[in-house]
Amino acid sequence: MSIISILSFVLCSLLLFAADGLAAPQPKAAWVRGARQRLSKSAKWNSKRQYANGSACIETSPKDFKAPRENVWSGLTDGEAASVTKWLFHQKELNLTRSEDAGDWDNSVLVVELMVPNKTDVLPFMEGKASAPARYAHVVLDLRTTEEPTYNDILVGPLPVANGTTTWQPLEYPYTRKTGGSIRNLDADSSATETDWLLKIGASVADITLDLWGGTAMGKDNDTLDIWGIDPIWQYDNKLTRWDTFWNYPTDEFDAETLLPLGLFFKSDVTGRDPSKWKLEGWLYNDIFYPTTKAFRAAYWSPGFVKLGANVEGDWARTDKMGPVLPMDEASPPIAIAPAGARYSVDQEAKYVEWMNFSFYISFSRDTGLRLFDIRHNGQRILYELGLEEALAHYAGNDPVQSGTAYLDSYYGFGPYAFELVPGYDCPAYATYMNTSFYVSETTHTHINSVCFFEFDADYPMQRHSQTSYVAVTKNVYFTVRSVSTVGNYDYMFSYEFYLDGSIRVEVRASGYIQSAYYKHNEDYGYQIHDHVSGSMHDHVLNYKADFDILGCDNTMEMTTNIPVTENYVWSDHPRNTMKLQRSFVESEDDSKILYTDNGRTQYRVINTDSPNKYGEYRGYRILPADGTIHLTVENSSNLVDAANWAKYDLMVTKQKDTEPRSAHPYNGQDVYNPVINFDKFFDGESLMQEDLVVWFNLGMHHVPHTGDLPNTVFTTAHSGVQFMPLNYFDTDISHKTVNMVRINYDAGNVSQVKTFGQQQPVCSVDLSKQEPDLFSYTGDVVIRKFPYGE
Ligand SMILES: *[C@@H]1O[C@H](CO)[C@@H](O)[C@H](O)[C@H]1NC(C)=O
Ligand SMILES: *[C@@H]1O[C@H](CO)[C@@H](O)[C@H](O)[C@H]1NC(C)=O
Ligand SMILES: *[C@@H]1O[C@H](CO)[C@@H](O)[C@H](O)[C@H]1NC(C)=O
Ligand SMILES: *[C@@H]1O[C@H](CO)[C@@H](O)[C@H](O)[C@H]1NC(C)=O
Ligand SMILES: *[C@@H]1O[C@H](CO)[C@@H](O)[C@H](O)[C@H]1NC(C)=O
Ligand SMILES: *[C@@H]1O[C@H](CO)[C@@H](O)[C@H](O)[C@H]1NC(C)=O
Ligand SMILES: *[C@@H]1O[C@H](CO)[C@@H](O)[C@H](O)[C@H]1NC(C)=O
Ligand SMILES: *[C@@H]1O[C@H](CO)[C@@H](O)[C@H](O)[C@H]1NC(C)=O
Ligand SMILES: *[C@@H]1O[C@H](CO)[C@@H](O)[C@H](O)[C@H]1NC(C)=O
Ligand SMILES: [Cu+2]
Repeated sequence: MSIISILSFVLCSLLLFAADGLAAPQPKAAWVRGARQRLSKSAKWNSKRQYANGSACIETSPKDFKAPRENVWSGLTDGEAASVTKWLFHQKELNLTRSEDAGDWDNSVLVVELMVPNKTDVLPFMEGKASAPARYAHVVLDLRTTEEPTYNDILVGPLPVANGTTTWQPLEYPYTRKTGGSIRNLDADSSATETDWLLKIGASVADITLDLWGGTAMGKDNDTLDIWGIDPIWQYDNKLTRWDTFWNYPTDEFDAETLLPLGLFFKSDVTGRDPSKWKLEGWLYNDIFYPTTKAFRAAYWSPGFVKLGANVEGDWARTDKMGPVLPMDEASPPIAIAPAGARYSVDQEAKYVEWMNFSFYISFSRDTGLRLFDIRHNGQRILYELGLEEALAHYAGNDPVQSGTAYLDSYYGFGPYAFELVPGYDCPAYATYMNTSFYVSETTHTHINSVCFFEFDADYPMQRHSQTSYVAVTKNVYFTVRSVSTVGNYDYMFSYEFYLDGSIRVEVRASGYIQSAYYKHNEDYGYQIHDHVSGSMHDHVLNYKADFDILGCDNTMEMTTNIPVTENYVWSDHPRNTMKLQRSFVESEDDSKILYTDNGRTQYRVINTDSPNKYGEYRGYRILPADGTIHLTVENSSNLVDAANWAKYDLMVTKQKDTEPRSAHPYNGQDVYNPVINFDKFFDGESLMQEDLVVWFNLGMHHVPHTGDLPNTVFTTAHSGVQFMPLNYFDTDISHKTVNMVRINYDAGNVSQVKTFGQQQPVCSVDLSKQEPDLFSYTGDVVIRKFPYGE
């Protein structure tokens, strides 16, 4: 057990005797100004430090405290989910089969979760003018007993379940497509697709796969190959078409399959539910198309057939530490500690958090994971809702599988894949953790410690200024809420950060295994990054919803653009080439699909024109793209058609409507020509002047994987973020409220005064053994992964 002691008297003596050794900064003499004299003579120094008293630093979680209101977004209780599920099984007309007994031709329940209440009903509750809105469950049924299987969104309630009052009804109001909450299900036969189709085709070419790669994909225990392909499947010409390809299985536990494509592709017509009627429509190898297996086999066994190499797992695909030890790397790196314990409060039951006069409620859903509601500062709401809507990964390639891939990841869901965070790695060891729960097969699964909260001292100060007589510096301590969802090969890290200046940052980072391509003929679609691997180019576009409420619900989007001008002034003999500001409003939904201006010249700001500040300027929050935001490169995507129209722009503004709560539906990929939610339909010309606005913005990256993405993409370079910054919202920079700042007054190298504003210096000891979490207690989880289908 190692003990580190933070001894205040060391700091103290350092300050008292600073004259002997403290090197003061030496700014340029030209900066000396009159104000320096006045400041240095100020009598209002607070040089008395306050110290915590005790030997051991606080290691407890935040103190018990209660949310001001019930969290109406926090999800169903276990009891509610259980009672709804039980009730559903009593509804004879639904003809449900228990998930564990259900096959491809049975009805089952996929999701039971809270139906997020209408904002219209929540606002009066928050204002204390009404009771909490009635609770309903959102249920997704998988109806597969017919030739035309569907997914069905239904609403069950009101809760609690009671005979007589509880009913179910088709859910339609949140969708642009009015088909009674019913959407065709293209996955109903996923197990048949695997066993009766893909593996049979694999078996039909076993002679070739054995010769090429020494393995088979035919449903045998000793198979070393896997088969999977495009997503979503092609839906044109009144048929369903898929392209699949072969992948090598990794030879050990590392999840490297997506790095091991083998370059042989086949096309199938899988229209209808009867695999015996499906048709193989051809093979593609080395950019040569063979219309039948017979033609492919004949060519393969002919003299002169060109055989390409295989991708095989090796250390290059494994994430363990490799190679010689870096200089001094075995010594402990710096670690962060929180000697005063949590300086924030968490109501675990209500899922409510307060930090430095920010507050918000947490919600968590199957489709999109972590979401924040009612984000306030000083009790004043800034955002009603903030969260992910959808994440797209759109690939391209000369081969049909990369070309045909455009993952819409809410289909898989971010909730079920938000695993336990690793303390000391994903979040600091001292972070506070929260559990998340979701419905699977008539049970509630809990991922413990899958959301974390922590404060962190940034590696740069919030503010500083130095002069020949003083230096003033403010620490940049911020607060983070984080979760990580591993959707198939990729790990998305979602962070919401709160800063003392009143700004809020939304950040997403990506790590994990890339989905690679077979290198041959893909030179225009990626870099060759290993023997036979292309880092398949793709765009990540992540859509977020930000429902701003700036000083009330009536808001306007203002644009302030720096424009170059040639201007005449009364004081100038010649026209002057210069620049000025051009201000305008986004007046209606006709002009509210926004592409960021070149050179970042425009400030986009949500304001309230009814509440100007004392100078007549509108108070508001600016949406500041901070960290490489993008929109989709592909125009009118053949894969997506109308399923992800939100990906076309950077920023989109609509009037808030209870009927438009989400920009995407997890099953939009099931019917790309007529998706459940076609985001374009939100835009119907309505006025956006002093209305309740919703801003839909995209984060993302153009990802062209390179050798540095092997074995895994790194969070350091794969990231995107936006900041919401108060702009004329407060009368000054509010971060100077913090005591965690210092002003050092000095004269020619002699420090006369140090002002620390009542900071508490820790005098406690930190037990480092407690800082090293017990990683053997990690619970993790095993769920069905995105790859391979139907494993
Ligand atoms: C804590 O404070 C009390 C009085 O304020 C003092 O008597 C005691 O010595 C202090 N303990 C330590 C460990 O500093
Ligand atoms: C109920 O579902 C079963 C399969 O689980 C099916 O065989 C049967 O036809 C269905 N009944 C009705 C009335 O649809
Ligand atoms: C509702 O009625 C059914 C059938 O009579 C019964 O099995 C069930 O337990 C009842 N549920 C509740 C919540 O009372
Ligand atoms: C798998 O096992 C079968 C016998 O069950 C054998 O015939 C076949 O060659 C094996 N395949 C491979 C790839 O080793
Ligand atoms: C914190 O917020 C409350 C209102 O909720 C306000 O009265 C108080 O002045 C704020 N504190 C600071 C330090 O700004
Ligand atoms: C998280 O779940 C675990 C396991 O059910 C439970 O022991 C723990 O108390 C939960 N944590 C919180 C903060 O509710
Ligand atoms: C999108 O592409 C399809 C197929 O190429 C074409 O029919 C359609 O007109 C295009 N739509 C737009 C808006 O360009
Ligand atoms: C939410 O609002 C929509 C549109 O007004 C309405 O159709 C729907 O019934 C409301 N939902 C609930 C649960 O009250
Ligand atoms: C700084 O302090 C030293 C030591 O007390 C003293 O000799 C020197 O004169 C001081 N310099 C000034 C500019 O006050
Ligand atoms: Cu990527």
